[in-house]
This record gives sequence, structure tokens and C-alpha cells, in this order.
Amino acid sequence: MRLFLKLGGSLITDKTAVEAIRRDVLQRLAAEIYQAKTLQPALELLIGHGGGSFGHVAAARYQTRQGVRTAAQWRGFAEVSAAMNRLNTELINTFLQAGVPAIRLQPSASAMCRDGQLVQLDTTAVLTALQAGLVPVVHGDVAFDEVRGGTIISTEEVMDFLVARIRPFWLLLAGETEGVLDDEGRVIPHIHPDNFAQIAPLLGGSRGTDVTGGMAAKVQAMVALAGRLPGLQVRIFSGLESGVVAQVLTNPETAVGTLITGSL
Ligand code: IP8
Repeated sequence: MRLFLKLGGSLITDKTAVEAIRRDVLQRLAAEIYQAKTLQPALELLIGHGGGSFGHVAAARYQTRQGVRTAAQWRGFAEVSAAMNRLNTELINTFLQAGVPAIRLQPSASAMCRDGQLVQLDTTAVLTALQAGLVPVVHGDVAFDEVRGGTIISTEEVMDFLVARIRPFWLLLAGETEGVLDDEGRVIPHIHPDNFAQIAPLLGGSRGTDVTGGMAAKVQAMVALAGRLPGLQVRIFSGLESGVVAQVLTNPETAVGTLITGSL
């Protein structure tokens, strides 16, 4: 079973501070991922993690997503990359200590964008790592851009690109909220192309600094992705509740959070 799991930046870091890791959460998640992999040796798992209070703070300071031209902006581009490296290193070390054979595959090493759209990213290393039983770890990152010079690609943009080529059955998005919430704070159990237009106005942005869009943009991208790739299902749920990540990795049909599908 091939699964992609995103750990949201707001889940693994404190987005209201600067470069603050939620170490207790990260350690618990690593233990749960180890547990799921041990229970299911055939599990092929790719993990992506957001920028949280690491990448987003530097990216907002230098406006990197809008484009990179001047020497000062390129310096900012390098700083955003370094901030993501610092977060990723913490993550990889925590996973390895928990027994998860995680390996960093840095998107910016092979990514190319065209006016903010990711058009090129190496998939060979990802596939080879999955087949070797490793857990490749990607993340939102800086990227070179044919039009803008440089830009930012979100974790979901990286994962969407890989989903279309590596075709997992599930894209599991673990964040700090219980799922996609309506304007009264209730979890919306199922979003599909037929109800998305009604739901979209009820969705909010993001807490803290987020240069890549917040919840409404993310849900829209997921509905479009599930619509393009029949067979792909997406689940958005909270990784804060102990045991849920292990449970969802073991059985992604578990009815928690919000399910997003490409048809009813
Ligand atoms: O947290 C953006 O990734 P996201 C990463 O998935 C950077 O939006 C570098 C800001």
C-alpha cells in the first residue's frame, strides 16, 4: 500500500513564534509512524512537511514567492532554504531515533517552476527510495523559476506533483485542526466536486504567517487533484490526537476528519 502523509507546518511547529518546533508532537508522530510501518511491512510511505514557523517567516520577510531578482532577494532565497534545512534536519533526526528510515529528498535540488507553477521535479530518487523501504521526506521549499527567477513551492504543490506521477492510493494531510471546518467550527465529513462551491465560502485562511495560502486554497487544490486522478482519496485530519496518525496509516478508511474525493 502506497501512502503519502503530509505533516502540516502548524502541527510540527508553533506558527505564532519564530523557528519553534513542537518537539513533543514530533516525537509522538515519529513513534506512531514507526508503529504503522512495523504493523504493515508492505507500507510504502512518503512524508512531506510544511514550513511552519521556519520557512514562512523568512519567505514573508523577503517576499520570495512573488519573485527573486536582486542580490538581496537571492540572499533571502538562500535563507529560506536554510530555514527549511534546519526544520528538516530536526525531523529526520527524530524519525531515525524512532526507528523510521527517513531520508531527505530536497525538492529545490531538482525543482523548476514556470511563473509559480511547478513544472519539473525528479521522481527517480523518490521511487527508488520507496522501493528500498526507505521513507523519503520532501517539504515546501524554494524553487528556481523560469519567469520569476525564484519562488516558493508549498508542500502540497510538491506532493501534488509526485502524486500525479507516483500514484499513491491516499494523500493524508495531518494538521492541527480536526478536519476542514465550516463557519461554525464543525468538521465537514466529505467534500467532492458537487458540494465544493457551496463549501468554499465557509473556509478560512491560516493562523500565523503563511505565504502559500491557508485552508481554502489547499482544499481547492485537493478537490481539483482528486478530480484529475481517479482512485486517489484525500483525508484531512488532526495529528494532535494521540494514536490517530498510526490508525489512519494502518487503515486510511478510518472515518476521521474530512474525506475529499473526485466524485460522489
Ligand atoms: O508550509 C512552504 O510550504 P507549506 C515552505 O507547505 C516555505 O506552505 C519555504 C515557506
